[in-house]
Amino acid sequence: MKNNEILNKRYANMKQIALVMLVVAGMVWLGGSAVAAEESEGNDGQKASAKSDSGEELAPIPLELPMPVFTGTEIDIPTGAKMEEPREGPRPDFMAPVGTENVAFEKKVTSSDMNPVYGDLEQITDGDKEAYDTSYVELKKGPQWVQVDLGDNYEIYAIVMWHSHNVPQVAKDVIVQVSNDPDFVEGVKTLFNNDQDNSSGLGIGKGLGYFESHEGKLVDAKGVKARYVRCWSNGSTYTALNRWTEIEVYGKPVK
Ligand SMILES: [Ca+2]
Repeated sequence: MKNNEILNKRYANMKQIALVMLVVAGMVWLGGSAVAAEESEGNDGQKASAKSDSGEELAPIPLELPMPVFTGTEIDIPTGAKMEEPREGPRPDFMAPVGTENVAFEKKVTSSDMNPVYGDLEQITDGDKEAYDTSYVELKKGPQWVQVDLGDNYEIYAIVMWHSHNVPQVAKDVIVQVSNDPDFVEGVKTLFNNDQDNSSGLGIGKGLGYFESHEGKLVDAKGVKARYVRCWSNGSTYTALNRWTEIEVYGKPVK
């Protein structure tokens, strides 16, 4: 009898596993169909024929988002910080010249903290943007930067960053700079800065604070030309350490 009970239990477990696999397979199938539908819509719709002011043909950047793991933003915001208005619905497609792609994938990453407290710097450009505990790198406290060497000069249209989106939080002093100087001494352009009280010492930024989410933060780079992208942070409302999950740089080679 005992053996039968064990067998019955095993059979029940196998049925549960099979059910989960079916549901997952269904989700993948449904997801695939939705993407196919969107693409065919894009081919016939207005998006495919969008043009920039200079007449260049535009298309949505091929940005794929990780899975969300929470909804809502029920946390205290940093004292006195000016925050973005919450947006309803997903972020609209970001349009850029046709052929724009993520040119940061698997590119070399350096940092002000070359010995992370947790994880490896190469995880910042490995394509894993998920909210798992194994998906982020953790750098020491205080203002710290991570830098991606694109390996060549690119026209950059958007930079998308995920610090950490496993729990609701606001990253502090988010600053995004580009340069052709790997030491960021000369020719530095600041594309985004929400250090509203200059606590990181790079100047007061007019950028707004924002809640980390699976959508990441998209910075419009307006076609700036550069080889190096440097992103600063100074802890978050969740931890004094600096967490990084992924940086994507959407660009095209300079003609
Ligand atoms: Ca990653």
